[in-house]
Amino acid sequence: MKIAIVCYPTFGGSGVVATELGLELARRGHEIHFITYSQPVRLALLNPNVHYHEVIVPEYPLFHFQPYELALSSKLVDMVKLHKIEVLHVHYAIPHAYAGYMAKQMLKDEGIDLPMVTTLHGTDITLVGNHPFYKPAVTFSINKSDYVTSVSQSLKDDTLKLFNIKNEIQVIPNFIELDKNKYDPTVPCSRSVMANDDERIITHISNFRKVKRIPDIIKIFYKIQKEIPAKLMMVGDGPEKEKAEKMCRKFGIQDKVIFFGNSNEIDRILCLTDLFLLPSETESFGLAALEAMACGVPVISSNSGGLPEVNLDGVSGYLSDVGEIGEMAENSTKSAAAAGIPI
Ligand code: GMT
Repeated sequence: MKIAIVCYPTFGGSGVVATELGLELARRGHEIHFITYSQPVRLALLNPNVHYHEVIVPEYPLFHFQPYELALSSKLVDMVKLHKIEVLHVHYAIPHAYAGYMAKQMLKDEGIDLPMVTTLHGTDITLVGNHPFYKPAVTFSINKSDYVTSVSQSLKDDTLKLFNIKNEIQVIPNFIELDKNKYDPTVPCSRSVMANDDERIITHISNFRKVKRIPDIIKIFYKIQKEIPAKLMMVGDGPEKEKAEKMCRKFGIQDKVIFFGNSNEIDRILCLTDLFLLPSETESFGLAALEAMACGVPVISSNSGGLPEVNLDGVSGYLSDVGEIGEMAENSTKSAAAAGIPI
């Protein structure tokens, strides 16, 4: 089958899921066309079934805001006709479902019926999409999609609560391809590069937005390192990063916290990790937590949104109410003990 995938090409979870899904479909023999404004960060193009088409928005002095949706829908129309694409899968409702619907309508005018699947990922519903300025367009484009999926039951419930949805929503949880051994076993998982033998390595990976409660991570780690020797690896980049760096200096723990910026070597980072922290305000799923678990790393998380569907309390890690820094720090110490590491 010939499938077009529209997603954000950045380090965010929706782009990662879209890319992994496209790559797996390509491995199964489907022809996959990624259509977005730059090459998705996890996309390796060395596969004859994988194609990438860049959406270019020409600059014009009159435009205060570049009309990306317009350029995307035009590009979709062109690519669908050129490559005889049979299905369109858009990830993240804003503005992809809207642009996809416009492309569908333009193609319909030319006698082409293009079914569209919209996958809801989280902030497109809970934070951004729910804003009154976007809500009518988001509601409309979800209702006009041929199929709608959400990455957790919690996100489905939120969608039905916040929007007037007439369409069926199917829950298809995010996934990790366990068989695909991305980590090269010939490269040693050398913890000694990051920490002393007696130190636990605690990791957080995200796009450092407010919703991730980055200050909580620093406060939790501050408590952990008072109890046990530990290092904190902060992976990713975003608006809260500078504040976090300042907090580390203020708490006098700057030598124990390493800020990596964005990385494509998540599997190698997780291979060194003893514990993963995800105290988010809300999380429709928490793909980074699943990636940690896939590497055998316990997760200390909040219990908001879809996190309880992913992180099972007392099984894969521990959950606490949002902001319960003390309990999360205690559970972190407990987890390290349960993992059999002497403390
Ligand atoms: O919040 C992010 O980290 C990015 C965002 C995205 O859309 O790229 O993530 C959302 O989608 C991910 C993939 O489905 C989920 O794992 C995240 O939980 C979700 N983020 C939130 O709900 C805050």
